[in-house]
Amino acid sequence: MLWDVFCRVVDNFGDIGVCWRLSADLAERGHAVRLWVDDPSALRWMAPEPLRPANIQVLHWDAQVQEPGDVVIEAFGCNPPDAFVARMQRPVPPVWINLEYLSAEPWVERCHGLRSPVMSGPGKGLSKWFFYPGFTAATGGLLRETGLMAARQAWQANHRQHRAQWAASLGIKPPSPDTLWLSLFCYEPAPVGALLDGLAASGAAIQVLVTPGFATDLARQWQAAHPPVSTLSLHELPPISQAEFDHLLWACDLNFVRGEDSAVRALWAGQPHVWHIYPQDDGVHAGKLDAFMDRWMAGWPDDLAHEVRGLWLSWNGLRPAEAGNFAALPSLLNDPRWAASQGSARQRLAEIPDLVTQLCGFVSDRR
Ligand code: TRH
Repeated sequence: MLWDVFCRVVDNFGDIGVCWRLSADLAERGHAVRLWVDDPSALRWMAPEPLRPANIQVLHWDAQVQEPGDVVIEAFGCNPPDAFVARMQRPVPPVWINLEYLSAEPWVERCHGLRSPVMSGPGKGLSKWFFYPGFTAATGGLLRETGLMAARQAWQANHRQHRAQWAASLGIKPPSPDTLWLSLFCYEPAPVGALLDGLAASGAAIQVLVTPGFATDLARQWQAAHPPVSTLSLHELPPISQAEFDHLLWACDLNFVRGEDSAVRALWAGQPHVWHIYPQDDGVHAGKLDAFMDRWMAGWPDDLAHEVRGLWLSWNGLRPAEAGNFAALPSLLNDPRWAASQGSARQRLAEIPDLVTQLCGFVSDRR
């Protein structure tokens, strides 16, 4: 089928990150995709041209309107251009789907799959379907492209060699074998100073792979205010492709991720992780964070869940973040139960049909 995916870049990289991953997954399965985006600039590093599937066309939002395809995906309620919607008015209109943001909250299950009649504007009389990603079988599931888990297992089978090769490809010289590898991808308010103070105080051999933007800015601020610490090394990464970003998450012993797409990739990576949820002024993100922790840490040993929840709350500014919280990280990571619990939680998720498989079924039922 031909899919028209509409993406408006609000801020950060998640909108385009999710829409690209969706488009690439559809294309890998043989569908044709037109990705309409108002600001495609991030794709230059996120999905370098030579790596892009041939059957994805990236079009500027205002490009010449074409005959709508079989399916229209309106990502995150971005309202496709009126001229395009007007063209959807035809005897057999495309299936129009609003792909929503990811949340672990219970209400998602009640809203997933509902139809909404369009009451006004160029789409008047058409139907829009609400498709919610999620963490249960009663939702649309999570993006998980075919072959991901097999590729992850292949890497894991030879973890140390693969991560050394990957790091070398980025010019990172391999640290001593006992070094803990951490990745850092966060928003502005993250307590990176407290984290680095804690890691320095722990005395453990640690290297932190710092992503561009807020993480790099905050790490540089800390470095400017602190003398070098022999056991703690920080490496600034360039922007890397989504495929390489996965390898970052697979290589590290602990991943600090944020938003939506990198958060899901950390779940599939299966390494212990800390999630910086997209902060919202009215504080609703706190409920979203709790809802996810409830699901993800269900069944974990109580003391471990308590420790990791405390870490997540500190990281999200929902609990005071002292260096002490983070000084305990190396010993917490040495507890094999965290990685084991992460693995069983991932297995539960991997049993839910992936988002694109569900989306294709959903569309077929409505065509
Ligand atoms: O960048 P984000 O904070 O995006 C946010 C969230 O999606 C949030 O839910 C949404 O409301 C807001 O955008 C508008 O975090 P996220 O979702 O992880 O998206 C980052 C994308 O960038 C993800 O696809 C991973 C990718 N990435 C790379 O490919 N290479 C990199 O070097 C880095 C740092 C990220």
